[in-house]
Amino acid sequence: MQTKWWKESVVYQIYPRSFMDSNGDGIGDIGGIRLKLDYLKELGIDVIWICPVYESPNDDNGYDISDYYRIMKEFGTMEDFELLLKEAHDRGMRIIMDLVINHTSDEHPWFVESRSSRNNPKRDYYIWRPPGANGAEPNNWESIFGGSAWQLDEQTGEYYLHLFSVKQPDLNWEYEEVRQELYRMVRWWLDKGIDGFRIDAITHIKKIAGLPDLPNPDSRTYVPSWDGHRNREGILDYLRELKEETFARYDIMTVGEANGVELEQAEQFVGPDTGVFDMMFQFEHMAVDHGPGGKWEYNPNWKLSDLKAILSRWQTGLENRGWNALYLENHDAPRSVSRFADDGTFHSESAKMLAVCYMLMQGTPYIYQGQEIGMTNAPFSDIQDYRDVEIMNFYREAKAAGLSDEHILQAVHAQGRDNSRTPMQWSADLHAGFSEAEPWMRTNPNYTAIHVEGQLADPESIFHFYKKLIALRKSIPLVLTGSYELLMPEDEKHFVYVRRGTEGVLLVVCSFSPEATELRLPEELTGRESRLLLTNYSNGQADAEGDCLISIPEVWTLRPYETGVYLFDPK
Ligand code: TEU
Ligand code: CA
Repeated sequence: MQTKWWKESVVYQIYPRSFMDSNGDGIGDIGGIRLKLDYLKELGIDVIWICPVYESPNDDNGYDISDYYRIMKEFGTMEDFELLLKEAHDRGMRIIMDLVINHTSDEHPWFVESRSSRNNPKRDYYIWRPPGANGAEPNNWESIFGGSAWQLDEQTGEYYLHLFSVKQPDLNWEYEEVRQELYRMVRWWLDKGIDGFRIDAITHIKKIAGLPDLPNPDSRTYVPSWDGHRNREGILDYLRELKEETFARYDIMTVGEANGVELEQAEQFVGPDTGVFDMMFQFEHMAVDHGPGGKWEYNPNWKLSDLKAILSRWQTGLENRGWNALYLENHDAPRSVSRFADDGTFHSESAKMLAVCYMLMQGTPYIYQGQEIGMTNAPFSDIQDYRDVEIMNFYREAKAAGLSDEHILQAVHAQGRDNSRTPMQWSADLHAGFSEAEPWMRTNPNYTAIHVEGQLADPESIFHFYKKLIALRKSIPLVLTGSYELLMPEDEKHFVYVRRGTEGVLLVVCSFSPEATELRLPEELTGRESRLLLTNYSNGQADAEGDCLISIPEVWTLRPYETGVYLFDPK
């Protein structure tokens, strides 16, 4: 059987607002993406995932959609989008869009109608409930962005449910008409010729029956509401219907944002025939450095063995049962080099090491804009420089709870979503070459040192390393098909795994240590000749072009953040 195209693809994620501004208003746009298609092609990208570009008042930068059939004015026109699609296709690249169907904007005409009266025909498009005792919220659920998940609407005296911001009312999936409207819209985009979707917050569409209060042992005002709406029983009925009515009719790829889905449910979610999506983004490794209280409680002492255990469990767990979506970054997460490695002394070495570490696993790799040049977390010391609605809500609540600015900023520096949303660093020119005008959000001041122009000119750059790595992925069938085995799971300094198959054994060595370390590999691999295919250190005899024969020593000294990819012929 022929391999599905999306298994052999490398995906690049674009957050349009911060990618490239083509008309000098400080806001990234579709014209900007068009300008950079050749750049993406050169990197070796096959599929571009574009975060929402639909009409939106931008309370959550496009994740609050007010018209699914229009392009956001700041981003351009439908004509611009169609040109982009054509120009990408002309270059042999595909485009997938973000599909946000758990909620709309409160400015969507459906919601405007829905809120207008209790008996409006669109009332049941959303989730309305009368106030509880003393006018309180209908239940104790907390919004994912903080505060109550309910908002009182004066006009009709009822509350509506919003799992995200107040301006993102949840759609009522129980209501057949809503589902049909959404499916119609999905088919409309697919008929336009786009190549698939990343499906936003999709595991939240099913809420538990009766919307009851959740247990509140700590007597909190509002309780984290995951148990009320994350991957709840019955959700698969909706997802199967969604697939049948839309995706299944086209040759596309789909990747669901699958917070809360366990490996045990792999068949139902991403099984080759039974699955509702081709791939899903699992969330477990994104919480590896969260404290017990969640993301704002950063744990600087997170353990490499935990990261290894999570990723490896998904590797072996999905083998022959599904397909992994491999990622270290996205627009909701901090920058990986700042988070998991070293954005200082060993910036270049460690960014390259991270790339090798996740991109040679089995699955389809996703690269988030700027990751390929090692962009780092934002160091802003003034809360005014942040834009994210989640950060703003957190700031307000934390202040009200008496926390100091210093304390709050520390959490934001470690985990805030704006870390990954600063303008793309194209050059050392004013505003990082992103725009001629003041950007909508401050650039990271390190743009003078970390930028695309410089890295394109430097063959040793992180960019060129990514490019080689992508080419290597495509030239070694083992990366696609080999079985996965983690070596030395308890080792807190090294992430080492092998991919085995009839073509031999691929050994992937990654040091997460800022110091030189000693590595002792299992006997099976030592003293045997292998070909070094890629490394982040040039050492005279070996270079990144490969074809250098190496015999792995019994006691192997690795340099800080050293990585290497070695191929053993079949015995
Ligand atoms: O995120 C959905 C989500 O479930 C959250 O876990 C997400 O991690 C959030 O950022 C909490 O910090 C998606 C989008 O990726 C996100 O950008 C949107 O804000 C959200 O949906 C609402 O559409
Ligand atoms: Ca613009």
